[in-house]
Amino acid sequence: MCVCSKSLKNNRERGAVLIMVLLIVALVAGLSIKFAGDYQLGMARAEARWHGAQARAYLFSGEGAAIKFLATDDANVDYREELWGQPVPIELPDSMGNILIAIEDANSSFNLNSILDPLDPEKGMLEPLRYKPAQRMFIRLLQALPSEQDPNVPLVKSPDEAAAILEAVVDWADPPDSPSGAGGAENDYYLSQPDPYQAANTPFRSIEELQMVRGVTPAIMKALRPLLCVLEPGERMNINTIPEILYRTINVSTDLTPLNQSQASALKAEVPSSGYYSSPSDFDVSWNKISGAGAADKELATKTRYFWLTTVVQIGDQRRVGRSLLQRGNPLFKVVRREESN
Ligand SMILES: [Ca+2]
Repeated sequence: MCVCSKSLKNNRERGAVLIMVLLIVALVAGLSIKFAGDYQLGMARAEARWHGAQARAYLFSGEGAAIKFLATDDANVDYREELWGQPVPIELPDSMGNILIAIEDANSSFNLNSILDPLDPEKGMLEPLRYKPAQRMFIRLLQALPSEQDPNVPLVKSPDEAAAILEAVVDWADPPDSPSGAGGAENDYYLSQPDPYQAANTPFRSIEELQMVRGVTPAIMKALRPLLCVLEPGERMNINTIPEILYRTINVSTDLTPLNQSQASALKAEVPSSGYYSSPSDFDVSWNKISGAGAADKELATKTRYFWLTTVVQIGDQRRVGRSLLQRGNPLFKVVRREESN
């Protein structure tokens, strides 16, 4: 073999080795980039989990702080200007994040479970005594709901339209197959719908159930939702914390129509100079001054048994919102319902 061909072969071998080396370097570089990406993703996930776990821990500690704080509240009367009515922002150490704790009166809305008593079958539809006081108040509330397009136009235009919805609500929760009257609706109505379903036949567990009830349109549901709560049947709304529209549910027992807007405003303006009513009988004085028309349906309270606590926790880019329903105890409150969202 000549020297020239041996040298050519050596060069070829070196070239092949170089290509192999370059391929290996490229492969290692590619794998490194992939592993680095996976590592960063893993770290980000671990960090998110850690922040999420921290945020949840802070939600629970917010509950504990609110329970201790509410234990100092005067249980004899409740109104917004008390300390619980002020939201509390808390900065976490080392700029880690913040917590906001806000407490609302759960009894500042109308209790859907307060209107489920049987109707008096001896009385005809639209006879006021067919209904219990809270049921008459609900009939008035429906007629007080404003249309979204024109606030001067009511969504439910007459007592009979409102009474029909009330009767369907009673049927939704009462024992099966005993329709209340013309407006009532039991399973035969719901099972004949294009998408059939059955009535609950038990007290409401959620406000959202109401949209399944005959006569409750999406517009009525939207207007009612912020004015309702679902508590035990005996829970009344607190006159010190309700919005003005709920004043319109009050009227003399023989009248199924709501107070008009100006009557409601005048009644609300009669609040004592202290800014709140100490007892329901104090409210009677204001009512008599405005109406002079005799006994009214006033299923009202001046103290509150249930509060909603909202805790918002922000840590890094993790945000958690928790809602807890707190029931007044003596003196410590207890959590009876929890909802969480991001
Ligand atoms: Ca209080």
